[in-house]
Amino acid sequence: MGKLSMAAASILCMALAALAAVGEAAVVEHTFVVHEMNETHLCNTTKIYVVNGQFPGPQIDVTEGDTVVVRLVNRLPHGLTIHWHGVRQIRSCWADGAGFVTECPLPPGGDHTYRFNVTGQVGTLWWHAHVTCLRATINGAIVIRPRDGKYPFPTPAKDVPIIIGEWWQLDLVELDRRMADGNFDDNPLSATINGKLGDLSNCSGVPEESFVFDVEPGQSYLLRIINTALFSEYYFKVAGHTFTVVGADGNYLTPFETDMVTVAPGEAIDVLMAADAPPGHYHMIALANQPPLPDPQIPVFISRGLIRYAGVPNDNNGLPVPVPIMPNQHNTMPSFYFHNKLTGLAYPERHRVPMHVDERFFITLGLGSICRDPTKKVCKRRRSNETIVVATMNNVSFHPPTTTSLLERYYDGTGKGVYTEDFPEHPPRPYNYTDRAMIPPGPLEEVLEPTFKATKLRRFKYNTSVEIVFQSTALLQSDSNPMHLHGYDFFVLAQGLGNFNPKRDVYKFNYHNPQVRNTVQVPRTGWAAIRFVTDNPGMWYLHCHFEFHIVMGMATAFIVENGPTPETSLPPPPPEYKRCGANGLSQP
Ligand SMILES: *[C@@H]1O[C@H](CO)[C@@H](O)[C@H](O)[C@H]1NC(C)=O
Ligand SMILES: *[C@@H]1O[C@H](CO)[C@@H](O)[C@H](O)[C@H]1NC(C)=O
Ligand SMILES: *[C@@H]1O[C@H](CO)[C@@H](O)[C@H](O)[C@H]1NC(C)=O
Ligand SMILES: *[C@@H]1O[C@H](CO)[C@@H](O)[C@H](O)[C@H]1NC(C)=O
Ligand SMILES: *[C@@H]1O[C@H](CO)[C@@H](O)[C@H](O)[C@H]1NC(C)=O
Ligand SMILES: *[C@@H]1O[C@H](CO)[C@@H](O)[C@H](O)[C@H]1NC(C)=O
Ligand SMILES: *[C@@H]1O[C@H](CO)[C@@H](O)[C@H](O)[C@H]1NC(C)=O
Ligand SMILES: *[C@@H]1O[C@H](CO)[C@@H](O)[C@H](O)[C@H]1NC(C)=O
Ligand SMILES: [Cu+2]
Repeated sequence: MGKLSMAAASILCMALAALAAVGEAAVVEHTFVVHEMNETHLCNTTKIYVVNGQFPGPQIDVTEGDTVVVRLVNRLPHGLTIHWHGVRQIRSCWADGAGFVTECPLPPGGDHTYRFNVTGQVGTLWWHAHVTCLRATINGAIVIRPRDGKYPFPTPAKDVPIIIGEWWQLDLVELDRRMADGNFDDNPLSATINGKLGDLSNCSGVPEESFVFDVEPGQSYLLRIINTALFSEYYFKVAGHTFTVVGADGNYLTPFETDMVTVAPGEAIDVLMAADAPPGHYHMIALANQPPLPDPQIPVFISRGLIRYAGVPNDNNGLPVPVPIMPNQHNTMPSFYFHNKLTGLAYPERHRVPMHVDERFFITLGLGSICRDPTKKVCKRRRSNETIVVATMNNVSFHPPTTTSLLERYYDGTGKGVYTEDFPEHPPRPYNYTDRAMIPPGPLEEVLEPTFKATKLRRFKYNTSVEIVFQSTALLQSDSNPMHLHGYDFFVLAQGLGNFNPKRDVYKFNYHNPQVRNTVQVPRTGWAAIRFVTDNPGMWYLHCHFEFHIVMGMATAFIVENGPTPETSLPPPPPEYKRCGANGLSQP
C-alpha cells in the first residue's frame, strides 16, 4: 500500500468503526488467502509467505462483543494454522489455531473457517501463523474498539498500527528446520516497521523505503505497537515526542509518560502520541536489544521511519531531521524499568486478583542439550556436534506431537501415549539460576546442561487459582523470555532481577492494580510472578514467544477441565472444525 492510501484506509476504518460502535454486535468476516509472493529488498528477490498479498497482513477491526469469522485458504506448499494472539477464546478453544496443540495444520490446498467472539477485551491484539516460523510474514493487527466508543483517555484523532517485525532472506520453512536442529546462527537481514526496512538500509546507495506517518499539528494519535519479530525485543522512540502508555494486550493501563517503549515478541503496547512538537519531520526508530558478551551475539537490527507534520515541505525546510537517541543495544535495563512501571487501570469487578493460591509453580526457563543420537545419554556437551541445543521449562524440553492435536486427544480421552500430565511444579534441582558463569565458555554449565524431550502437560480443575513464578536463567545464555499463555489474561504481580526469593519477594506483589496481560516479559536473569484463575476449559499452549525458544522446546500446555455447568464447559468441536487425520490433516 502507498503512503497516502495507507492513511486513507485508516481514516475509512475509523469511520466504519464509529458506525459499528453505536450498533449491535456484528459479524466481522474476512477471507485470508495465504500464498507465496516475491518481494525485493536490498537488491535481492525473496520468496515470502503472505495473506492476501500483504506484509504485514490485513488488519481485523472489531468492536468489543463482535464475532469474527475468518475463512483461511491455504495456497502454500506447507501446512498452516492461524492463532488469534490474546483473544481469550472463552469456550472456543477449538478456534485457537495453535498447530498440533488445538488442531492439525491445514494442508496445502485446504480451507478452514475460524469463528470466535471477542468479548471483554479492548485495545490491540494480533494474529499470526502458529506452525513453524511462518509467522515472520503471516501476521497482522487485531484492533478492538470499545462498544460505547468511549476510551478512558481523550479520544485520539486517529490510530495506527506500528508493527515491528523482521525481514528474512532465508526461507522460513528452512529456518524452522535449522532451529529445530539446535542451530540458532541464522539471522534476519533487517528490522521492519509495518513491513518497511527503512532508510538506514541500502543497496548500492539506494535506501530502502521507510514507514511514514502523517500527522496534523496539535492532534493526538494512538500508536498500537506490536512486536511480531521472531527474535528480538525492541526499543521504540520518536525524536522530539513523548508517549502516554495507555494499554497492553487488549487491557487498559494506568497512563504514564515515557519517551521510549519497550516491546518484546508477543506484546502489544498502546500509546498516545501528541503531535505537539514544532511542525517538521521527525524520525522514529525501532532498535533490537540483546545481552552483551559472553552471550551469543546477533547483528544490529534497526528500522527507521518518519513522522511528517502536515504543511511541512518534503525537504523539511532544509533542516536536518531529528533522530531519537537510543539506548545502547546491549543495555537491557530499560526493558526492565519499562515493564516494571506498568500497572492496570483498576476495574474493581473484573480485575480482582485471587488472594488465595490453589496451585503454585516455580518455572525455570533456559537452554540445555540432548544427545544427537537418541539412544545415548552420554555425549560430548558444550555445543559439540554430538548434541542438539534445546530450550526448557523446569528442565523439560517440550516435544510437540507431529500427527495429532493435544486438544483432540484430551477431548476424546485418548491422550495416553501422546502426553503425560506431570509437568513439574519446580525445577528438579536448585542451582544459582542467574549465575552468568554458566554461559560458555564458563566452567559451570556442563552438569546442568543435559536435559530431555517429553510431552509433559499439566491438568487443572475448573476455577483453580494458579500462581507461576517464571525464572529466567543464565544456562548457556542469559536471554529474557516473553512468556505467552493462550486462552487467558493473567495478573502480573511483580518482577525482579536475580533469583526469586519467596521470603523477600512476595512483599513486592501488587494485588491492588496489577497489569492484566497475555504475555509477560520475564526479565533477563530475573523473574516475574503471575496469577490467574482457570475459568476457560480447554487445552492452552504456554510458551516463550522468541521463536527459537519455542521451536527448541520452551513450552508446555495447560489442560483446564470443564466446570459443573454447560456455561463452564467446552462445547463439542463446531461443524467447521477439521479433525486430524480427516482430509489428510497431519504434518506440514
Ligand atoms: C518468484 O520468482 C521466481 C523466479 O523468478 C519464479 O519462478 C516464481 O514463479 C515467482 N513466484 C511468484 C509467486 O511470483
Ligand atoms: C458468540 O456470540 C454469539 C452471539 O452472541 C453467540 O450466539 C455464540 O454462542 C457465541 N459463541 C461462543 C463460542 O461463545
Ligand atoms: C539473496 O537471498 C538468498 C536467499 O533467498 C540468498 O541465498 C542469497 O545469498 C542472497 N543474495 C545476496 C546477494 O544477498
Ligand atoms: C548505505 O549503507 C552503508 C552501510 O550501511 C552506509 O555507510 C551508507 O552511508 C549508506 N548510503 C546511503 C546512501 O544511505
Ligand atoms: C563432528 O565434528 C567433528 C570434528 O569437527 C567431525 O570430524 C565430524 O565429522 C562431525 N560429525 C558430524 C556427525 O557432523
Ligand atoms: C549467584 O550468581 C551471581 C552471579 O554470579 C552472584 O552474584 C551471586 O552471589 C550468586 N548467588 C549465590 C547464592 O551463590
Ligand atoms: C536436568 O535433568 C538431567 C537428567 O535428566 C540432569 O542431568 C541435569 O542436571 C538437569 N539439569 C537441571 C538444570 O536441573
Ligand atoms: C470459584 O472458587 C471460589 C473460591 O475459590 C468460589 O468462591 C467461587 O464461587 C467459584 N466459582 C465457580 C464458578 O465455581
Ligand atoms: Cu524464551
